[in-house]
Amino acid sequence: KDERMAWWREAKFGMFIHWGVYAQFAGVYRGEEQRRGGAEWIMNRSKIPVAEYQEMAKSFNPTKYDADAWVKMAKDAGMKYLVITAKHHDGFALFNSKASKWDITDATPYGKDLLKPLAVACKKYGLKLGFYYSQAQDWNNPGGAAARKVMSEGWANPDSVKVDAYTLANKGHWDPAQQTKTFDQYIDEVAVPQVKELMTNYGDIAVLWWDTPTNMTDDAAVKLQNALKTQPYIITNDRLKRPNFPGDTKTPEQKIPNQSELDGMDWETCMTMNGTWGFRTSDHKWKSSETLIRNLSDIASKGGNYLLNVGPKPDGTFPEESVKRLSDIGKWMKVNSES
Ligand code: JFZ
Repeated sequence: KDERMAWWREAKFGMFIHWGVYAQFAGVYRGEEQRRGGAEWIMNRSKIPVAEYQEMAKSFNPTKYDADAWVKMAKDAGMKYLVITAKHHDGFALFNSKASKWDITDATPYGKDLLKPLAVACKKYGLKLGFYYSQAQDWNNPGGAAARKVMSEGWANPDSVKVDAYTLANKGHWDPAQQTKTFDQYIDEVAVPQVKELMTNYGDIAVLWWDTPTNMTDDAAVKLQNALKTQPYIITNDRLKRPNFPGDTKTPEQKIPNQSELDGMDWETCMTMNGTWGFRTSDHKWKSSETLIRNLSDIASKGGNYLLNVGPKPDGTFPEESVKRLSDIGKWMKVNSES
């Protein structure tokens, strides 16, 4: 394990990227602001019907996407690795998948795999590439899990009482289309095959970042873990299924542990630059560059890694505020590495 973890322990700093069809909504559904949660949660929070959400993919066309420019920005900021949402809870695959038509190639006018050029750019600039994969929650591929969130908090829909009663009776689902298959079918027909695609089509994969083990069984966790075996050096986090699948790294979220909370386990704080993981037009709660630099040195001094998030816009570019912060951090890193 020490050999496998060596690069990660040196890395200190990485880029998290949350991107998908939710960027197209940007925190607004039918003209109304989403009330709670990150903008990547809009489908669940606002209980958007499957057909209507999938309709939005028809206008997801990131023609300004430039993977080389993204990775160069990460590199210049001093980042050593990158973790991108290959599939978030909305189930949308940013890659060409044979296991589901709910992917970039079949569901959007863009039609090209978004992860391929990213893998090429990471290789070019010497960054490690990792994938976030929402293994349990999937709100579009039938059988996927859905964490139960009440609608009355998410969107002022006049039917919210009725919808909340439905989700309560249906394990968090809000559309009958989500339950035409079982969770086990979803795991066998979508999740496991997609993880295998990710492990075979993009070269060396450094990290698999699991998330929110809603409804996960030990059986499903074993299948998913086995799907990683073609990448013997892969590092996994602690979110596959608790408590029997601890993984390699702990993932304190949006917070930096105190010295007294450290227990010798490898850890990585993931954090947003503003208040959302996915792009949201109305979110202006940007942390200052000074705060981000202070966080990085605090985390590095305690032996952890900082996974700092960018939520790209639907056109494929980074928000200007994120670009500015990455460049400020890069300048500071440069000054402090010249002796
Ligand atoms: C999850 C996702 O639901 C979210 O959209 C984002 O991708 C984030 C990185 O991960 O949210 C979580 C997961 C775990 C905790 C909190 C939010 N947690 O353990 O406190």
